[in-house]
Amino acid sequence: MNQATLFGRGRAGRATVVAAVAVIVGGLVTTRGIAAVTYTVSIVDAGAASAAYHSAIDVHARAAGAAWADRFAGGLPSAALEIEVLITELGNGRGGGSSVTSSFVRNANGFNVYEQGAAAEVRRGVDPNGATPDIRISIDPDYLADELWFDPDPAARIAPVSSSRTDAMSFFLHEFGHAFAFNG
Ligand SMILES: [Ca+2]
Ligand SMILES: [Ca+2]
Repeated sequence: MNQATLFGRGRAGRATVVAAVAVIVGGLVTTRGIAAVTYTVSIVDAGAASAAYHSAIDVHARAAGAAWADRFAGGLPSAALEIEVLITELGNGRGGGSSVTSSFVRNANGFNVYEQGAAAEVRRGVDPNGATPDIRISIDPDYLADELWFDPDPAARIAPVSSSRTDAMSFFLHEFGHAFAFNG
């Protein structure tokens, strides 16, 4: 329910095309960090049109998730976060990320307080929406092919980023930030 947000340089005027068929690949799980957070990455890509990037997307999404898990407090319950990376034409020609749902925290002075669904699962160890993905990151196929630069080792991050491109690891770290904490 949270609105995806923009990242990096963009291109104006792209038409939005709704994908009729989706292919889901991936499903690898990685565990790292102080908090016991595991990630499952599914890539939804109509007709596998961007199949050449699936492996790099999977590696970068899990590396970014692990980097976030390193910043979570110790002693938290186990969380299993399902990440859906959706490759589709976007109106902004770029990408975005968000929690798929929100979770009720408490009522404070007559106002209901909610938190991001992914944050709720990390904090409480309870999945707020069952098997439905917790985090969705959307990427325009042209942004994927023409703008993002994929690091040969996104965990180490020592290779120089192409001066004409946007670092994909930075993109994923940024979008996870929206999913865990920062809307808008
Ligand atoms: Ca989950
Ligand atoms: Ca879920």
